[in-house]
Amino acid sequence: MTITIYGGPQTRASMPRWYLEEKGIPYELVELSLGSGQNMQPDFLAINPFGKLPAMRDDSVLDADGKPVTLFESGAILLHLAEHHGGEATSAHERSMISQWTHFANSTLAFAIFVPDQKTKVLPRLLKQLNIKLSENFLVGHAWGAADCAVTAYLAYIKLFFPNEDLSSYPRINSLIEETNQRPAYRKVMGMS
Ligand SMILES: N[C@@H](CCC(=O)N[C@@H](CS)C(=O)NCC(=O)O)C(=O)O
Repeated sequence: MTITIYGGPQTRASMPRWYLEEKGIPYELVELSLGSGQNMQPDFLAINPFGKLPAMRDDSVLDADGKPVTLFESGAILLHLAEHHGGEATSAHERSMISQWTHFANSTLAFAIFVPDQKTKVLPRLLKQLNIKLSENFLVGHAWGAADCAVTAYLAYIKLFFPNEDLSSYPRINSLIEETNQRPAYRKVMGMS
């Protein structure tokens, strides 16, 4: 079984890589340089025609022609890993909840962080509720999983991209970011020494 992640430094490949590292799932990393346009070469465009990182190839899941599945979009890759390798999504309800939180992270939370207008108007509302929700432990089930990975990775982006952002009104989010920054798996994929 070989999972190959196509990524590069400072790309959202860190998200599925963090999941794989935390779960101890072996994978191969193919690093592509955005700067030199390796993401726009035919070999990679055959995997993601949009030329975006991350992408994944998993030869343990085959398509109708017997070829290994290839996927793009960090959220779709996370959902695939949770379903096929992470031992998650053990019930229909859990599967739906993991999907909900992964989509929330990659769309609603991501927009609220990175679109300036949304950052002022929407982000505080999301952080207020997340601060409560994240005090309960894991987002889905009884173990850290794809939902936690996606939501936490975006919350950590806040301090990464906006170091002066004051999160003192959200103590659980603040402590979660600090704990995450200390995790060896996270430090490895983020290239933190
Ligand atoms: N929504 C996508 C975003 C993918 C994306 O924008 N990736 C960036 C790196 S983080 C990229 O490949 N940029 C290169 C380009 O657009 O040419 C995901 O989560 O996978």
